[in-house]
Amino acid sequence: MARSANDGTLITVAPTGAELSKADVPALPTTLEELIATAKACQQAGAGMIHVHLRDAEDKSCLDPGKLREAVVALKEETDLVVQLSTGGGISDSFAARVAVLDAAPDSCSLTCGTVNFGDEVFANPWGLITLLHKECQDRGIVPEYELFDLGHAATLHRLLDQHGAPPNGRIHADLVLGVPGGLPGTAEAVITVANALPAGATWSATGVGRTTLPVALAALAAGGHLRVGLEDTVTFAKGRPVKDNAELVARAAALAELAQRPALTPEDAHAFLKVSSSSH
Ligand code: KMH
Ligand code: ZN
Repeated sequence: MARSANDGTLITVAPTGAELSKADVPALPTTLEELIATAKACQQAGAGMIHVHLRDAEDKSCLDPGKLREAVVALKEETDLVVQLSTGGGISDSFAARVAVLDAAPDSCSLTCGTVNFGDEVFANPWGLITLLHKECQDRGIVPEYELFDLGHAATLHRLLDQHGAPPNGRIHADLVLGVPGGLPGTAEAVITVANALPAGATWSATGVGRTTLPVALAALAAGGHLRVGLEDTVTFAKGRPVKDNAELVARAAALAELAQRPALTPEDAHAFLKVSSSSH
């Protein structure tokens, strides 16, 4: 029987990101083959959705439209996961390239609701870019996941929906990205504060960067939220012990969800939860 979001947990895996280098983190999947193998292992471990960043031959963020399309098609052929492409890309990716990500026709895309200091850099997300991505999602039927790094981003999400209407199918799903140097800290208090500031009816996941991954996950489960985990956000499994691979982070999240009596949603349930039409294969 299909499990609803009330009694299950959507687990999203963010396996690669744009910032870490393969040299520093050999377990990062940076080729299409590695991405597919990771996606399969993570589905097996309990993931329902994958948040994808591609890399080029130099290990840099890659927003090449052809390669993104190829990855979406391959992921949908080889797995049942909801496929979400990042429109955040890397810090230096252009706004035009970030919007063009949608040409690859993913099920979902990340859509960050404001600018944030990002370590020594600035992750720029001006209002014009936010509204353009939102309107493109509406036109193309792509389900956005609103990424919130700070409390003001929740206010911007309200403004966005008030001024430009609901996303496709009326599904408002946010992801709280906590613990980035420059954004909100990865604490239970921050999880609850942002969750309480969301628009009525919104669902949400949370991820805690670095050592905040566990407190954020536990707080999110306790508060009825969903989980995002992966090497994009966390490279240390426990003190002094690097993450072996993405699947072990998903397996740990699934075990926590099970313990909370909200087991991992299957990919099929994840599609229904996000109101994404089922995979084409
Ligand atoms: N790489 C970060 C600058 C997203 O995927 O939408 C942005 C990021 C957010 O990872
Ligand atoms: Zn990302």
